[in-house]
Amino acid sequence: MSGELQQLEKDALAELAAVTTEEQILAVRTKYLGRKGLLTGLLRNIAQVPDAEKPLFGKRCNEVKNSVNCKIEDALKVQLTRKREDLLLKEKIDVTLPGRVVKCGRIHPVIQVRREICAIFASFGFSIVEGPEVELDYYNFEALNIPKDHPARDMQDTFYIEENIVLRTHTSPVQVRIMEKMKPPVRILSPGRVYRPDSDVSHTPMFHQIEGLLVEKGVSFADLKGMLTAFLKKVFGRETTLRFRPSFFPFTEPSAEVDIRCVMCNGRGCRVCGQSGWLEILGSGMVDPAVFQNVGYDPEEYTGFAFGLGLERIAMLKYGISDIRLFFENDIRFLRQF
Ligand code: 2NL
Repeated sequence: MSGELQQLEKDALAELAAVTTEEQILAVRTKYLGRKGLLTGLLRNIAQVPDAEKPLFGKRCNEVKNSVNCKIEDALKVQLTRKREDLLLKEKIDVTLPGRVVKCGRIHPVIQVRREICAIFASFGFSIVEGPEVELDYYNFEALNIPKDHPARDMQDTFYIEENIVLRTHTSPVQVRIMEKMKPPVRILSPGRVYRPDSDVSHTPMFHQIEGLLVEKGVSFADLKGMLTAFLKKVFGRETTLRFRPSFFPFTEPSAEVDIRCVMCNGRGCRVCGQSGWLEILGSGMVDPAVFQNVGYDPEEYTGFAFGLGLERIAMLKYGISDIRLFFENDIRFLRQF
């Protein structure tokens, strides 16, 4: 019996030394130490051992069991360590490699200019308002004192949806809608997309406009000049020279266009300013009493001024861009520069 025990221990250790995987190690354990294993089998035959040898045999059995068990635990530990090392090797990350560059969008130059102008007028106490791009003829033309036979109402100059519905040609209708709903004082700025059937280096069928409107008691042309001067010096710089030039719009009287000294040639005359030395920046004027009457304001009680400007034009002058269509090609190489 004790010879068999010795042989069993030798066999078990030899088998253990030959296996590598966790599964194989566990199989060895089952084979020798399991409930139906070889060592258990030997123990069951203890009856055949002479009484005098029984305690020693029992002790030897336990020793073999412990020794085999220890070797199995060791083998499992080695196996676990190897598995972890394999995993670490497989998941190795070189933290010194350069990272992947995350592509990041930019704010479109036209929208940058829009935000800048909105922020300036917000600081002057204006609220930013928006309205529909598909507009009734009444709000786009009639309420603004633009008569039925005015050339702006031509099929050539306006996109018609139906006889009385147009794509707005300016953002003034937004301001007319506000005046219908609110009593003065009013200080509003209406940025947005507008539409006119035009297309060349300086015109696109859709472009962006900002209009401003201020209505209060006792507002004068001097207030218009003061506020627009402050605004333009903030956009184009303290040293900007401007001039107010008489003009005409159906919805303002008197009307003035505002020019700045050409930013390209500083007034010497160049291609950008058409040799005049001046750049037209915005249109403005005192709100025509007829417009006030249309929205239910008493022109004897209130006066106001309004102005409008094209955002693409401002962005072109600010950034020295010569073709307006570049804004709408969405070429990332162009857009990345601003
Ligand atoms: C231009 C000229 C202008 C206005 C827009 C306006 C709006 C109301 C009443 C009166 Cl509700 N006027 N807007 C006034 C003068 C000029 O725009 O050249 N825009 C690009």
